[in-house]
Amino acid sequence: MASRKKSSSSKSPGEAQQASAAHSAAQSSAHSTISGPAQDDAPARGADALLVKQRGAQALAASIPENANKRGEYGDATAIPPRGESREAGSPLVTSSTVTETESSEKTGAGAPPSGFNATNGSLDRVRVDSGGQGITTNQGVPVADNQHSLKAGLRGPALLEDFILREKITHFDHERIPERIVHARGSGAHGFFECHESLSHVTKASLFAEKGKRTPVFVRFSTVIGERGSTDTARDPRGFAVKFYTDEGNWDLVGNNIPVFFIQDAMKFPDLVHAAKPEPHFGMPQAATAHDNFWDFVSLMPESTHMLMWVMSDRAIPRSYRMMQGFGVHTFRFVNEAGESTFVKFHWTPLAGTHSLDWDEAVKISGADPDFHRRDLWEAIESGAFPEWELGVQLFSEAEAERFSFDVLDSTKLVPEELVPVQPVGRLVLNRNPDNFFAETEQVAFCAAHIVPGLDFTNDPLLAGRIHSYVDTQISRLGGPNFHEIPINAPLAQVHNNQRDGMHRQAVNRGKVNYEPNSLGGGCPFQAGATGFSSFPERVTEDKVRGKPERFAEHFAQARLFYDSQTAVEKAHIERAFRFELTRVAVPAVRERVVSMLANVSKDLADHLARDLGMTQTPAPMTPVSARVTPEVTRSPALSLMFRPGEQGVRTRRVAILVAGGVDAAAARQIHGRIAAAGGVPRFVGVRLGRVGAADGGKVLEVEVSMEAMPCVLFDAVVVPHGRAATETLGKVGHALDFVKDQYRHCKPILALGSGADLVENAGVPAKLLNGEDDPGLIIDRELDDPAGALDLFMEALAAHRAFARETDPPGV
Ligand code: HDE
Repeated sequence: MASRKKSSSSKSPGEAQQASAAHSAAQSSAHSTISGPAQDDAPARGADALLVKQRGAQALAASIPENANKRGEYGDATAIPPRGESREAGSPLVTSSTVTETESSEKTGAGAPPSGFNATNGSLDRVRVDSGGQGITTNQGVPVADNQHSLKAGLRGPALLEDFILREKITHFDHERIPERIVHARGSGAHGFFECHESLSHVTKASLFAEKGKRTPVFVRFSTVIGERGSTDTARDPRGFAVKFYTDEGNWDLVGNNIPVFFIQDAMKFPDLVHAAKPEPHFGMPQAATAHDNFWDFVSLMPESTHMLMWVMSDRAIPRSYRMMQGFGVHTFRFVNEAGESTFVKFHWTPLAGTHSLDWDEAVKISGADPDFHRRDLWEAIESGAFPEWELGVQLFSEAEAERFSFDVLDSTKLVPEELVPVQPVGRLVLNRNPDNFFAETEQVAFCAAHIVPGLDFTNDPLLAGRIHSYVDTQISRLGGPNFHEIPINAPLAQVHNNQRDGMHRQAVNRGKVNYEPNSLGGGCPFQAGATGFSSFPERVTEDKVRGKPERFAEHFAQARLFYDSQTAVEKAHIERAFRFELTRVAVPAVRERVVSMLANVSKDLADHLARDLGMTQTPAPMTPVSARVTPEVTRSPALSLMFRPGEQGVRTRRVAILVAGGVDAAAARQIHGRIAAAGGVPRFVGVRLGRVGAADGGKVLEVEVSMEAMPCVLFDAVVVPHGRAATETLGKVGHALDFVKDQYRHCKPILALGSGADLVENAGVPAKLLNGEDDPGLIIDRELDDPAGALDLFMEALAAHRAFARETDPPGV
């Protein structure tokens, strides 16, 4: 009121008339036409402000007399979309929703936000919560006096319906869960950054590859595929490797796996594949396992899955750690440069820690001992500062080159051998920060194969096409509506401005009355970016509308053979055992036979061995291939072996158990502990029970850090049995200790025994030599204590080599 009085007194009579017209216009929502230039609008309020707003709107609309870009929407002109027309509004009032926005309060804030600013984007700091020094409140911010009791009529009386505090708390609790992901439900995530090695501007205009050293924040989620959210980490399964790059031109999600190929060629079959792989629907079993009839029935009727099956039955599907697996974009994508030229690209992540896996027997036992094995490993590595790192590599090739390959690069069951197109390193990924909150970040993160940025584009891979649709669609039910992009972990750092509005859980409070484009009343904003925005690569398409697959997709076995033939003998043996295990669990003999007949197209040996071990009277005849044999460009690719990438040859983050009991040579045990820790390993004194154990010769007592019961051997990469006669005797009577050593041996892990410690190893049934009489490189025994320091050196080497597969037999002798 006061302001209206003041302003009307400072106006000429004519202006005052206009102001009052504007006022009544605002009240009646009538559209009065007021002409003339916008006035100096400095802190205008009330009727003055209305006047400024209306004049400004008129001026803006008049400054865009027609849609000059309209012509560009037709014919050849569409090749280069124009930037949308926009005008400065002159005053924030002109584009405001309301002239009262300068009436400030603690809640509304004061005035207009900075021009063109969306506060729902940006760093997570704006939503991180710390309750230090704070009392409990309700969700409405009301302080809660008593968080122990419900409201009752008398101490022994009935609880009262009016207890809004109890009801709010319980109601929120009742709704704490959201639907789990239909696949990849179980996962673990971390923050980090991607750093570009060199500018890739010759092939892509993607801003994250623009210059050497440029860093882009990322959030990465690793996952298993088939198991439910609470299932075990060490199930045999492909692993998801999904990276969200928060680039300065929007979010790019590279939603890949740790295996470079996939089971099927067309998205149409994905629901069938997942139904077949998930627990059988009549009784909901087995959990997180493909070792059942339905899976093998389906895949053996889909011979294109053979290549992927070879990978999934290999040790790739039981990684030692998320930190020790490769990642792949799987599909062929496009890079597009400023000139609009496209290059095909395949993405590879290579871990600096090397590629290492578990032993199957070990993986099964870890499932019981620590179902969170991979989640814990990732968390602990990051928390301890051993930041996991990968190199991003790209395979680049032209469409013309791709045409000449014996396989189709649009077929996701095929890879491009590195011998054909080398992998060029282009950057590194470092995970250096654990999430604050598992649900808010790792669970709510929404990856989407359709999230790409300028400089990238899709190809016509028919599997990719289905994915482009699927991910947004699934988030709408999983995260409860179309605004999941506003959930802080999903919100881009890049500003978001468009005319999408409303929907469940909307966060942004969009200012202004314009929610359409083109417009003149919002000064044309937000306007289309034109040539600098994302535009699809103009691939020529002149085909009939059909359902089907190209002829080159019909060849199913050449790359399965390439993979199998490129494996070391150890890896081949593991693949065979995995098939044997899975097929033994298949109840229907005809399904087993069909699988073996399919594998007979990959390797006669493999099929013969499986037929023998599955009790078949003879090896089934090879399944009739759908296409003639092709002549592959490459028949051996060492890069496909896990052994090809040992990675850093150190003991960093490797877990070592030092078995102790009363009478142990504590000084030596401490020295070993110190040496391993100094090298970045994680040593633990493991005993029968927690507490102190007396040292031999009255030395300083040792504190047991963990018991064998709580942390059995499968949770360690290696074991040390120090000297100490009384200790060895005690441990020799404990089944857990004998199992500890025995399983370490069975799983081919390094063992160091010093002095009397050798007795424990012997009593566990561990042979002193390999079957062929040679020394076991992973078994280091210094019974006479001739050179314990030298023995420790050898042990550290064996630890760095991860496993001594030379001792492996099938079935295991120990
Ligand atoms: Fe996925 N996939 N997928 N997928 N996928 C999902 O999206 C889908 C495929 C992959 O950590 C879902 O948010 C279809 C290949 C990863 O959150 C869903 C097809 C590859 C993740 C979906 C495929 C992947 C998913 C389930 C065949 C490797 C977890 C929940 C056309 C390149 C991402 C969700 C995370 C998740 C659909 C095939 C990788 C349903 C339709 C091939 C790593 O949208």
